[in-house]
Amino acid sequence: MSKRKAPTNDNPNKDIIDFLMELGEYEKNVSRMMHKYKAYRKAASSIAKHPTRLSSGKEAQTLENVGKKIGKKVDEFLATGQLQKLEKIRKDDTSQSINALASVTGIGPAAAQKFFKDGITSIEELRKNTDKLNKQQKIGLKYYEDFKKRIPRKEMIELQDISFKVIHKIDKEYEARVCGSFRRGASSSGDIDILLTHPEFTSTSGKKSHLLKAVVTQLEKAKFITDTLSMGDSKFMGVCRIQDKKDETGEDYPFRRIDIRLIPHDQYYCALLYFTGSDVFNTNMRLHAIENGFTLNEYCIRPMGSTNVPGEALPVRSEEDIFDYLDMKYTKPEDRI
Ligand code: 8DG
Ligand code: CA
Ligand code: CA
Repeated sequence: MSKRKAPTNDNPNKDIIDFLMELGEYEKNVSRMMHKYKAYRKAASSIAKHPTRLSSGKEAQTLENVGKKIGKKVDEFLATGQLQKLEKIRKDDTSQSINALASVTGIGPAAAQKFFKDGITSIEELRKNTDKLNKQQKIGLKYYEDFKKRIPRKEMIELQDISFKVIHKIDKEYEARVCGSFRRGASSSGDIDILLTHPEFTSTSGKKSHLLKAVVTQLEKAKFITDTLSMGDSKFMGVCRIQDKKDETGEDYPFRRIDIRLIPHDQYYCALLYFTGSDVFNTNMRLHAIENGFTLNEYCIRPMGSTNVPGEALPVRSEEDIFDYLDMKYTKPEDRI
């Protein structure tokens, strides 16, 4: 799982978005209340779209996905510059420990709580107890400092160029695309998400795992991919780095998280839409689809029959087609916040 951050840089409500995201992390990692986590994320995302500084909780509540409770918190924050609830959480050692442990790639909320119960309460403690970590967690810990760093857009472009060159050298028929926050135009990204497709692989062709394997193998040979977190028929999760040069400050480049997904050619645009995100945008679009009698997922869009059974997948030749079916105005990737 990636560790999520609010999509903000110079947003007029950055401080409000930040405190909502911090409360969300607490609900996810410590209280294990996923619905509260999602509610905070949705509210934060909605506020992130608002172009001007909020002046009150009431004003916040006029926005989508912002209810009374969050409105109240916005009021408290605007009046006092802080939140009692958050101050308490920040002082609480248990919350701090669990949040820290859960910030390691490979350690989810459940594992974090388990480590905590076993007396491992910090990253340092983890480093002393590597025998208790699985393979993914060991990699997460090894690159802990690097994975916390955002990837500047300029480096994302370099990562893209290096990997695409290798991919197209294997076979010109591969189509590859960097999705996620990069495709949404973000000035920095948490990781690199590559969607890969090939005309040979369709939803009816059967598995074509060699298409993914060939790419990963060549990227390893090029010393681009350095570690594997997981490797399936259609999904690779791992680590990569720009190897043979130094960054602008003369340092080695950091190690970066990379995901590569092999998508059936006929399902490419639904996957492209899904993996471009944002995840809040996806959730809203899926809900819109349901309201309009469709089901939408990362594979296809299907009309719902009268008996609540989805029909055949509709033909999709572009992302625009999906918006058209749903009677939605096309939203450019940059605006999918
Ligand atoms: P970031 O890496 O810059 O932090 O942001 P991101 O690119 O938007 O997030 P990501 O975690 O790399 O996920 C890529 C896309 O996958 C995301 O934009 C939308 C889609 N996606 C969802 N739900 C989820 C989910 O629960 N986990 C992950 N990993 N991806 C999801 O819609
Ligand atoms: Ca990403
Ligand atoms: Ca990712």
